[in-house]
Amino acid sequence: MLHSLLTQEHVDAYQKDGVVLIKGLLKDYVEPLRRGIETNMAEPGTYAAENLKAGDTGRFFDDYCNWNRIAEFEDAIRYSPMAEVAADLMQSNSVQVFHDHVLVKEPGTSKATPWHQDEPYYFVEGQQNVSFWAPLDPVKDASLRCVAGSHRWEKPVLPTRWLSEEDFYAGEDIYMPVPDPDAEGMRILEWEMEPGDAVAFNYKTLHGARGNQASSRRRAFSLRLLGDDARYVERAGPTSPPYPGHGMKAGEKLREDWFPTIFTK
Ligand SMILES: O=C(O)CCC(=O)C(=O)O
Repeated sequence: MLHSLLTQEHVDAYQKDGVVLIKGLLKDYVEPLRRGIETNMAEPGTYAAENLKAGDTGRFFDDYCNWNRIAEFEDAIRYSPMAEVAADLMQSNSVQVFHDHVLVKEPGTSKATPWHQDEPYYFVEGQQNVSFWAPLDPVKDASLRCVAGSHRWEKPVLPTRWLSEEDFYAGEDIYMPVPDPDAEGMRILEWEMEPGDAVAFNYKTLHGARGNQASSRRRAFSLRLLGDDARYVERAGPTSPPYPGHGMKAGEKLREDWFPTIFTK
């Protein structure tokens, strides 16, 4: 039996396109998550970043790996339907936490989120994974944009640094250059969303977002989850998130004390 928020169409679309909209996934967690984001912005963590260059307007803040210290994030991770819905979408018996991510674009933010896949930045690989991207404000133009089917591309897309636009792993040729999905006529899926709706997308799905030209904030909470087949993998350089001192070796499941299993079928 699928979770009541899902139909078989959601699961099929997730498997086929690598992205699907789940209405109301976090509808009961909007206010708490907004409070969590305020705490996060007032007390940024080690990885917090301001993503604007000189001449850009607005503010684009992001931070990750804070769920251990921000109770509202941990509550949503442990008690919202995300874990159970993730198991269904990934077709996995278990669901492990990888990390949380907060992305805030204040009104009038010119900077777009560059097109990228998440997996090339990560030290984990597998087919069974899902990220939920949930806006905590209504979004239209500043919504997440995902290229349908890109999770099945053979070559990964070159990871770059968002601010400097430099290659993340300089000199590596296993990657394809970052495409321009609008110019290349790719099928881009994006939705107008209400607070608490969520886009579910695969770590390999190419995605990005426009700046926020609206007069309202665009706060988003995102959660990265892993399924049965997720394994630690070595990369050619530093990963994002880095998790210094993790001590894991290639082929291992991620350590449970840092990446707990939050749901089992
Ligand atoms: O919120 C955004 O602008 C982009 C989100 C994103 O890239 C992600 O959640 O991986």
